[in-house]
Amino acid sequence: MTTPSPKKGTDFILRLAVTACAFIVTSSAYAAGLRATADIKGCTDPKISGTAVLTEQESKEGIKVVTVEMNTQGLSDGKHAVHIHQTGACEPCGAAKGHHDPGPFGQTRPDSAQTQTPATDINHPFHMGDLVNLVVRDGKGTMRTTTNRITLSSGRLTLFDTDGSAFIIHTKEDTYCDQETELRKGCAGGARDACGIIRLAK
Ligand SMILES: [Cu+2]
Repeated sequence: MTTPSPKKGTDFILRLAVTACAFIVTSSAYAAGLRATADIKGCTDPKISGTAVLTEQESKEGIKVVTVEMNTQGLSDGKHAVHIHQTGACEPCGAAKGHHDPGPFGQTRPDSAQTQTPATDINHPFHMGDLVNLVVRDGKGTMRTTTNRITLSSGRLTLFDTDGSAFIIHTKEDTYCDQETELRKGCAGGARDACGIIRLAK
């Protein structure tokens, strides 16, 4: 039977400390990811308000993913479409323009202009800024989703291009209209209830 020498014991403690430090460094590297926020305000109804927090993290493979968390008050109960629109402007809400979609297709229109089926001029729900519905119960809305279609850091999918980006919350739910027969006007949520300019957190 052998008992560990004092030196071996010290080595072990040292190794434990190094491992713990490595863990803390890895964790804080993730925690130090870029953040952005948005103040949500009603387009016409001042009782609508809310906040959104966006956090970018990088996987071990270098894929950037952004988690979006949104909380609102004052919207009608039910589901409301939420998208990131292409311009960081909310006055009026139409100033946020179409859906954030810096890809090669150039069709940011949120829904079909015509009743023509199948519609031929839209990418919805496959714009880079197309998110998931916000669910409102008793006036309180919540939404949380993670996407690799956008970045907060610079690059082709960044939200912080020269004119920025904004959230739009719509009056109705996004039916996602991903079948050609569902591509019709209003399938992406219709009118605009609320807007929030996305700003990089310092
Ligand atoms: Cu929209």
